[in-house]
Amino acid sequence: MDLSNVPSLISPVVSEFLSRRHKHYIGGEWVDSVSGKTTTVEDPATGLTLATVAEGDAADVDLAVAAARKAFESGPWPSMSPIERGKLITRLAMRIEELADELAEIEAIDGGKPLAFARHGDMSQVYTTYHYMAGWASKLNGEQIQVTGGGDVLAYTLRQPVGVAGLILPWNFPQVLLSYKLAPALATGCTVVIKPAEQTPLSSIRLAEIIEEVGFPPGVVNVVTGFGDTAGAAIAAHPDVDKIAFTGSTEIGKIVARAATGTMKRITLELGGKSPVIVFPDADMEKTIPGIAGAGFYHQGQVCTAGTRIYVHKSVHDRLLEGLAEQGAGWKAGHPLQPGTTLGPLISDEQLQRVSYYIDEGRKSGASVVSGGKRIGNAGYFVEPTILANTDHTMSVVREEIFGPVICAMSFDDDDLDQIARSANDTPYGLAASIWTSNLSVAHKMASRIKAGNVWINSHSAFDSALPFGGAKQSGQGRECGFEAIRAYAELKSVSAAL
Ligand code: TXE
Repeated sequence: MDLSNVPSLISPVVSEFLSRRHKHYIGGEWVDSVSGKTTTVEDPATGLTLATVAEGDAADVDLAVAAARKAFESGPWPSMSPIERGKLITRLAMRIEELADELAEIEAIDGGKPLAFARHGDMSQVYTTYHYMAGWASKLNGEQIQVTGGGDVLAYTLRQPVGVAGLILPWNFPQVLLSYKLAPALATGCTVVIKPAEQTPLSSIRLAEIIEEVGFPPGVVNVVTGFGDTAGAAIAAHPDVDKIAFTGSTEIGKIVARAATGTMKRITLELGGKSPVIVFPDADMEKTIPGIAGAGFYHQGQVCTAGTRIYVHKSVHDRLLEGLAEQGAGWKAGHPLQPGTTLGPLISDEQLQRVSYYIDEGRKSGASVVSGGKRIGNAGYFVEPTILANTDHTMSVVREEIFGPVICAMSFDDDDLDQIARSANDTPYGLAASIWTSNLSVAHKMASRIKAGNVWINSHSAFDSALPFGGAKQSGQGRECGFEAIRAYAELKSVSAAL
């Protein structure tokens, strides 16, 4: 892999952005950390330093929460009409749409996602989510309730913003997962403190500049960059934060939930997964093979909903695996900015070690490597799309989230849907699943048997701003997107008037 032309691929506008010393955005001002500390961000495709950002901790979080509280309680934001709030969110959506190429480039270089995916997958989802949520700002209705006691009573509910929300983000879809949180928070009238992942803070910093430019009042949106066990932990435990929205690992999600419960914060958690992919003999293989390759290899498998456990009917097992191996070999490794790249690097050396460890574990426990299985090159953190066959539920590669381009295949040979569902559900996770068949009756019967927050039929990882998204079991709590997201940022108040 030749990475020598990479510097010339960075646009002048992004080059200039990277060269700045990035600060926190608190109360409408750009400020250094109270401690004066900074940290660096690397390009995972080269391992080279990309930018320097402020390293925040509890002291910076205190300032950001105070600014968010002030903006929530007084000033223009709480007195703004719902239509005005919606218009501001629409203006943000439109500006993101105009700047989508630049934002996608930042996302690609910071997070290792091929540029075309960052532009057409991530960014279009991002501005669509702000556009969609802008409409909800003026539709936060309660309802009139008929009480059971009789008498002259007028009872109704009000849906009001929950207050200051702490948004803690992962590195795999920084802007998409921010939009899933920030857009409904703004639509309901909350104010926020954002803590991007330490690996990928750059697009959140650029977004804060856009938020300032389109005219959100100071303190409505605050961004503190820094690490999880300092800045993130301070947000999760802060007594003046009313709600936490977190996406990340199940392990840290549990820590965050425990800290947040200390002051009974509202919580939504979107956590890890080990999603099953079920292939019936009548599946249209022309669509199924590329669909499953995408489910497993897109963004190097660093997707919470990645389809990593394949249950395929014996009659189509070999054909599917041959097809997947062919697809995997066709994914072109390269720098995310190099034209034609479809396989970027893993996010970090730590993630490379983790994925390599699991591939070794798979081999040692008896899985056969159908294709892939090795690191690519020495620069950056690239791994081949990998298919493991002859796997079973005793193996860690089948049980645990790997978060790399590794698919485990298993076969079944009967039509007992309950038995297939039992295997698919034999996991502590419950984020997503996909079912591939031309028999709609089988598809819907399976969909109801799968214990997961999201089930796709003849596709995988199909997201939509209007469709609730979230996990069952240890994959999370609550839902993002759709009206469910609005509910998550609003408090329901019952009012009962004796007339
Ligand atoms: O996630 P973390 P990591 C999974 C995936 C991956 C593994 C580790 O399996 O290999 O997690 O990734 C912040 N209090 N997913 O270590 O640590 C942290 O700074 C408050 C799945 O990067 O969970 C970051 O902003 N916050 C996932 C965010 O939490 C804390 C996406 C996520 O980091 C904190 C990412 C603390 N004590 C990883 N410690 C998905 N569901 O898509 C860390 N953080």
